[in-house]
Amino acid sequence: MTEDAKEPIVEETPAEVEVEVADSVDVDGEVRRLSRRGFITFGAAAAAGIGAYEWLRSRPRIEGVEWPLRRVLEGNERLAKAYFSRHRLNPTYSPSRIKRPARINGGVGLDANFDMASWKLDVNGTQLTLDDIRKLPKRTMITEFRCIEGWSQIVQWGGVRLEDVMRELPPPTRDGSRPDFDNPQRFVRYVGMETSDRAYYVGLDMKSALHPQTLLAYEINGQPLIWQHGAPLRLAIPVKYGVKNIKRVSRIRYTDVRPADYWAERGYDWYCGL
Ligand SMILES: Nc1nc2c(c(=O)[nH]1)N[C@H]1C(S)=C(S)[C@@H](COP(=O)(O)O)O[C@H]1N2
Ligand SMILES: [Mo]
Repeated sequence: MTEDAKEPIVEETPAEVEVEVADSVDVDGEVRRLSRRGFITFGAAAAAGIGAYEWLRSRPRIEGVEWPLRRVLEGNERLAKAYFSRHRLNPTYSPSRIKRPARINGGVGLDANFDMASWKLDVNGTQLTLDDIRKLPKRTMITEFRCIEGWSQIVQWGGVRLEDVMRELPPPTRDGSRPDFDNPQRFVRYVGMETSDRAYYVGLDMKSALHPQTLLAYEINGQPLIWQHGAPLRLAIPVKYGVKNIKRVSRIRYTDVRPADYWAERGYDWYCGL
C-alpha cells in the first residue's frame, strides 16, 4: 500500500457542499409535531390515573415493541433521514484523542478459533479475499464510536470505503437501468450484512451504505483487527450507532426488502442513525 493511498477521508468531500440537507422535509415542523404527539399520549395515560409504565406495557406491540415506543422510533427515523446527507460528515478528531485500548463490546457471531485463512467476503455471490479488498484505496479516519448503551470512544479506523467495493460489484437498480452511482436512488433500497454463521446481522439503507465515512475496516487504531474487534473485516459506520458496526462480516446482499437486523428484532430502532 503506497503512502499516498492513506489520505485522510475528510479531504475527499468538498467543503462547500457540507450544508446540503437531504430531501425537502420540514424538519422543525416534524420536531414540533412529534413532541406534541408525545405529550398527548403521555397526558392521556396520566388522566386515566395509571402509571406511564403500566400504560405502556398494556399497549399492543408492533414488531415486538409497544406501539407508542415504535411511534417514537419511527419518528426518529424520519427525522434522522431528513437530516441525513452523504455530504454531512461526522466530525473527525486528532490522533491524541484516540482511546487506547479500544473497548470491546458484543461477541455474537465471533469466536476465537475462527479460521481466518478460509475467510472470504461474499458480495451478492461474488467472493472477495482480504487481498482483493486491500487492493482498493486505503482510507483512515478518526471518528467517535457511539454505543446505544450510552458510552462512546474516539477510534481510528483503517480500511476501504464500502462504496469502493460496491462500485466494483454494483447493486441492481429498481427499474432495471444501468447502475449509476450519481443516481443512487435508483438502486435497490437496502444492504444486508451478516457473519458467516449468520448469528449477527444488520440492515442498512442505501444512503448510509454509500456514505463516504462508511468503511469496511481491517485496522483499528493503526493495528490489524483482533478477533474481538471483528477480524478480519468489520463495518465502521460512524453515521450509525455501534449496533450497526457489524464485526467479522462475511456476506453482503443488495436487496429491496428491508433486511433483518439483530438488534431491531430485539426492540431497537431499525434505522439507528446518528
Ligand atoms: N458480529 C458482531 N458484531 C457486533 C456486535 C456483536 O455482538 N457481534 N455488537 C455490536 C455492538 S452493540 C457494538 S457497541 C460494537 C462494539 O464494537 P467493538 O467491540 O469493536 O468496540 O460492535 C457491534 N458489532
Ligand atoms: Mo453497542
